[in-house]
Amino acid sequence: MSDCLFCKIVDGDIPSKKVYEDDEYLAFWDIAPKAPVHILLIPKQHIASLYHLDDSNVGVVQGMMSKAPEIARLMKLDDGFRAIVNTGDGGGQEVGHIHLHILGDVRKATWSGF
Ligand code: IU
Repeated sequence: MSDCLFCKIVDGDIPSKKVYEDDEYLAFWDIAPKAPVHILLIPKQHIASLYHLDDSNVGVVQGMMSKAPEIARLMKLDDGFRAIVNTGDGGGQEVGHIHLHILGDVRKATWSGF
């Protein structure tokens, strides 16, 4: 997926502020944080959106969800966090590579939509 921004981040062609990486997942700071902590957690495998789940890739997304508390602990979000998956144009998705927004301290969020 050479035209995918997040695939380019996975490949290291575009820099990111990484907070976590393993063979299957990457977590990095959102370039325009909407809250004091705003991390994007992505699978390295290109999946366009939650709408594109099927039997072949559902495990990847389940794995992404199960990583969320690990990222939250890493970011010291022990009092809680908000997890969002925007899906498609109608869901406000801007980057066509599935990602989980992990937001902390949301009462200080800069966008009420989050
Ligand atoms: P969305 O759910 O697709 O709307 O979220 C995309 C996010 O990706 C959004 O919060 C952007 O600030 C963020 N982002 C980024 O971190 N780095 C980039 O180069 C671009 C967008 I373009």
